Amino acid sequence: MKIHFLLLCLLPLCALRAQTGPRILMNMDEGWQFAKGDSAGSRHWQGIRLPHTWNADDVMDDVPGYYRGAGWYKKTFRITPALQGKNLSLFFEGANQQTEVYVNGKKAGAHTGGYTGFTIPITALVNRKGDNEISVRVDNNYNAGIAPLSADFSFYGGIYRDVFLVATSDVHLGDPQYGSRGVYVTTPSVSRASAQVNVSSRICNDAGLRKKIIVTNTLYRNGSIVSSIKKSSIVDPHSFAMVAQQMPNVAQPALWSPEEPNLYTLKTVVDDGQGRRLDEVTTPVGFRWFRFSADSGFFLNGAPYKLIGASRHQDYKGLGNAVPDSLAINDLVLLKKMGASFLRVAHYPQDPCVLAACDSLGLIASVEIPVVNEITESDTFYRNCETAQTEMIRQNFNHPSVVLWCYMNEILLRPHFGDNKERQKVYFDHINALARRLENLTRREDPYRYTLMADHGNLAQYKNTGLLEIPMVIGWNLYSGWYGGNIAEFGRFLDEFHAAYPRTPFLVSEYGADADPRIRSSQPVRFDKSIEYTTQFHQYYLDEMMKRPFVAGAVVWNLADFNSETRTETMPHINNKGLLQWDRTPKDPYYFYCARLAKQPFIKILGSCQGRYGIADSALPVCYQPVQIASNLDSVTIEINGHAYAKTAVTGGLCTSSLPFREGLNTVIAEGERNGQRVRDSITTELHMQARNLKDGRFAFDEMNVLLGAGRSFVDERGGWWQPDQSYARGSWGSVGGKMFRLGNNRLPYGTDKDILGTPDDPVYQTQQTGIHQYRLDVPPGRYELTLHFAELLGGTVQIPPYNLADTGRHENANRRVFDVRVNGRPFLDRFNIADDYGLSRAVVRSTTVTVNDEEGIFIDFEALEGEPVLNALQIKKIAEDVAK
Ligand code: GCB
Ligand code: CA
Repeated sequence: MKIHFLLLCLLPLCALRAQTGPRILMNMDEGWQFAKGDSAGSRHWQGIRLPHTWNADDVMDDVPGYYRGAGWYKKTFRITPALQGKNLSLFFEGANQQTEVYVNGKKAGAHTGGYTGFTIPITALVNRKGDNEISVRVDNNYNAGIAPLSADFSFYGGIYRDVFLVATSDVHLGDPQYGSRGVYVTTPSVSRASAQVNVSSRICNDAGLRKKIIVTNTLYRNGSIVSSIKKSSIVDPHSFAMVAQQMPNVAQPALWSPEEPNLYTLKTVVDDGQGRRLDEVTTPVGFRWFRFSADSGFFLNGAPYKLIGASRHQDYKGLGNAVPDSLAINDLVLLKKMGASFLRVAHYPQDPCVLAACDSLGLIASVEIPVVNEITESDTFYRNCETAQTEMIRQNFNHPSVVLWCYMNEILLRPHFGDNKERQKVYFDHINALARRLENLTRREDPYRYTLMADHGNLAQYKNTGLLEIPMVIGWNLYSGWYGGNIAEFGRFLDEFHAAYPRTPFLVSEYGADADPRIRSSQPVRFDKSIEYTTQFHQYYLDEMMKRPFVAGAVVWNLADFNSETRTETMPHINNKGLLQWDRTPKDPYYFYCARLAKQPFIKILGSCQGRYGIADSALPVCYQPVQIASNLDSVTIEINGHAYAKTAVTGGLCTSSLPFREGLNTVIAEGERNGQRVRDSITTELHMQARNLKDGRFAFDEMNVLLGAGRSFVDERGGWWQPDQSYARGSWGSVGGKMFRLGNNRLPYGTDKDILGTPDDPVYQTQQTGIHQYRLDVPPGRYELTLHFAELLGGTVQIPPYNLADTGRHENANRRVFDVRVNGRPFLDRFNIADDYGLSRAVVRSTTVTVNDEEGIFIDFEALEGEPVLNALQIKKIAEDVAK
């Protein structure tokens, strides 16, 4: 309730519709034409509105890569009477990644870098009467001079944030070179008793005459004046002046914190000394003090404060990075509702509305430029990094939410010159030198915040390159128990680093595991992509960090699933480490955090988004299934279909109970209380029951979907449920002979993570029984539709996932296999050769009908002619009861 109210208050602030007064801001999102490509002759213009990207679809298709090139935008506009005589500029909140702006055919300006805002002055180029045409060329080509060079996210091209026309007098506030409004507020000393406020205003004079001006800064709290100060100054023609003012101290300031995000408003007014108002800008001000300690973590307003939260990427299902402000703000509302106090704005500065929402919702933040994985050893690259860092700092300087400026992420992940150690040393020295340049720049620009570098878990490498000595705070991105290694290595790493660097504050800037919302497992294992593994992973990691006061913060990677075009795995092109799905539907781990972080009693039955499927107990017409509950109570009472069970103790935010489900609808209720306050959650879920003996008369057999070579279950596009295979036993079903397909490495427990072409249901094809002899289903008499699913999982060039360090690309030999398949003795597939007939990693579906009129059920024989026969998945569906003889 409270949060929604806040959201309503926030929106008008961010939308920044046309304003009146000395400064006019006009939203320019409507009425654009867009054309992909560069050649003027063949352009196909289409009407669009901003925000816009040209990659929303092609990052998801089966074709590797996405369009990285030029796109053109154009729009006409007129100078309205209100804009006459004004100084005009365009403000782009962001366009990826190189932009050139033309007005009436003449170049007005350009910008490099896809994640910061920029100002393009256009006064000299506009016609005061008649139409003006703005045309914008945006280019998202790979460019060795611009970060990021590589990263685990997609570099969507386009004008993907809002654009404004800004009209001011020729004397105005601003820092146009860095896209900032030119007002910089610092609060060098804050306590409960008093707060110091310094304001430094940059006044531009675009006129040909020297101007005398007066700058008045007034601080407001809830509409009333707290203090005010004036200062006069002179600004030379075509120049600027910095006006520094120390405001009277604020007594007993209402402090800013995530729990109470109290904000003040500063109004900066520039006038000409004769009562003519030239410009006016308002800035949010929040009073807080903070520090990072190597022993005791982060402190806010004098008290220890563990930073707990998540990182956020800016893309959204179906929209790419062209996301309206309302959706971006909703992400932070969801993070806040989860009980988080921290947002890592990763891996690049995001829409201005994001940090504005952190200020007003109460989220502490870090923000960074996209220097990820590697650098280019060139002055152009270094300069572009410095410009981006300066833009980021100056554009976001006044947000009380920001406590950390960060400038590199996992910069040693892709070390160049692996085969020449001497040359590599030079490369590392260049990284070190760039880090120092960015560190010094940041401390110069903002002496009141901390600096951060986020490193991957290779301590020795960062130590040897001297990078651990540079930033004020180290961030560790740690994934033991996910990409490799053992989950217990996580706690050991925290202790080892603290012991080795007892004076360096640090936080865990990333940790997480993929959870494909379609995948469940009752025996979760690392990298099976099941929700269950990931929920348990988060519980372990969070506990380890909570136990150690020297860990300043725990930052989940990531708040929501996001696009990374080069990724394959169970959901190709998506990184599934989100606590929320790509469309922001919560997954179980999200509720786990709600339970752990909520101050009020909390209870939630997990897994409720899935329909259930079960195999009946041999004796009873029920099937026992684990039900997991997230709660912060000591114990909960669980009831199913009216039968209550004994209280279950909750440990570390979770408990699991095995409950007897019956065929059809089941109602599960979980409840409990704390200090007289009762909370309750209930779900109604439909269970489809199947007897282990297919002729068991208690349940009519109608259909079944089976994944071979898998230890997980899966829900497909149409909501169909697929269960893991079993070995055949008389009366039942299952495979005979063969073994689970496994790759030679230890990363995957089974199956492959190649992108399977021609299907949205990749997990149906990514696992396989190799060397299968027979499949049997002891179904009762009837007519059935039988569908076999195949894919050749070996062979071709193996795409290297962005995170896979061990492997640098290789050719894999195809396994030549040719086999016959017979169904109940009748030929079905003859000299079947998946690779030759259909290609590699492609979904192949073959169906037939089978009539069963005896006790033999269905038996499918696989006969090898060359290599080993395989089967990836099987579906059986009854289509008629009686069997015509
Ligand atoms: C990391 C990177 C991040 C990736 C993440 C992952 O360490 O910083 O960009 O997305 O790991 O999921 O592998
Ligand atoms: Ca915006």
